[in-house]
Amino acid sequence: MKICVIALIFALILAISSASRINYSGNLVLRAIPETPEQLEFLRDWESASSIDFWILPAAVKQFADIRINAESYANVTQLLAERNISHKILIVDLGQLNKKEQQNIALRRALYNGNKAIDVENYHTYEEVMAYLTDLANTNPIVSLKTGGTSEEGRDIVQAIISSDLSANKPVHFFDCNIHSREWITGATCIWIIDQITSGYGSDPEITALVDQYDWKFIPIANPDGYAYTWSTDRNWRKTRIVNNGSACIGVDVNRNFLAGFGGTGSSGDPCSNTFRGNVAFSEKESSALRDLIAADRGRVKTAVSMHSYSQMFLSAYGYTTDLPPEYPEMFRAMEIAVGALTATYGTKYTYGNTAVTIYIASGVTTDHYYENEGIVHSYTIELRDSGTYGFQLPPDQIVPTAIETWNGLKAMINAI
Ligand code: 0X9
Ligand code: ZN
Repeated sequence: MKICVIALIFALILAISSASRINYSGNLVLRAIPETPEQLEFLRDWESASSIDFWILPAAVKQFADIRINAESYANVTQLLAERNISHKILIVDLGQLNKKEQQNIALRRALYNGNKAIDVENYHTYEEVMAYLTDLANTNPIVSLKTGGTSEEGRDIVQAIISSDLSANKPVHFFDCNIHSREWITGATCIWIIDQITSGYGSDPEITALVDQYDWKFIPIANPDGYAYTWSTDRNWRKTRIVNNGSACIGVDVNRNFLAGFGGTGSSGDPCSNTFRGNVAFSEKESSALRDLIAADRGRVKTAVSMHSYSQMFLSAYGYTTDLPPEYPEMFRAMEIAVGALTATYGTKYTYGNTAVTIYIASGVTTDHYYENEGIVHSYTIELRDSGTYGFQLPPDQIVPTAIETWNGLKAMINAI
């Protein structure tokens, strides 16, 4: 009874606070498959020159691209695809329903949570809640400290959680950025779960204790705070930052196109309305500059750098901006093979892996190329977490733990092998 009342109160609070949120009722996600280079080119140009919302960007011939559209444009879009003989199927019938279900699931879990931590690490949380959790952790756990890498465009702190049993020892570092793309909620949730796993296991779990004794662990759970706050307050589907672009009515820069590694090249857009808008110059954005400075502060010590993204279940290495393979590619491939092996062995979740530009698509100005090329970090990877399209970015909270466990297993296996 008590739980019902609490759940009802939470549902009410959510209903009131979600009054200003964009209603995606009737929106669909289509999965289109280009079969020829011309069809692929058409999809790419369309993405780059418009505000059309690709959930999975057009990658290669015979690889699917997922496109979110509203009900009104369904006829036009399918006609456009049909004119070019691009086949498609409907992946998600009603995004509004999925959004609603997500809010209900979150509210229900909140009502049921009776743990003693500032947040339930098995649920999704707002920026403020995540910051409260990190602050509490730093205040109560001697191996945790926080570092602010700068502030976002709207003035939110870009916070790095540092787990170290001896900061003065300058140990090798494992570096993680999460939620660069604000709608990819599972990425921040996975990083928070791993932070929780490490901090609560230190001193009792021998494997964790050894990993902390050997390395420093650094996580930026919400690398794009403004975008993230906006996904909670207004638009669940927001990907970019929230900067006002001069001379355009369109908002935001794709942080993962604003780095100085092949900046401006293929797979990034010069159009502020595009979801892959790169900004005017590399590091024009406070969010990308903060990541640049945070990773540079540990120059020479970073052993692995991982950018967490979703969705599509992929493990990707540099380069992203060119199909050329780096000289260390055999070693990178070996590391990815071990990581994916251990990840898949956990629950059978299938991952593809390999060099970014070949496995997924050419993307320029991305984090991991910067980490590799300018910071000299060989083991620099992008992971595209669950799922493969059933829920897309709205991965239900009951998948946070399995996603985090399998990812953590993959990472530990990789770290032990390099
Ligand atoms: O396009 C992106 O930025 C990433 N995919 S996502 O669907 N999460 O947006 C992939 C980036 C590829 N990574 C590298 N090129 N390193
Ligand atoms: Zn992403």
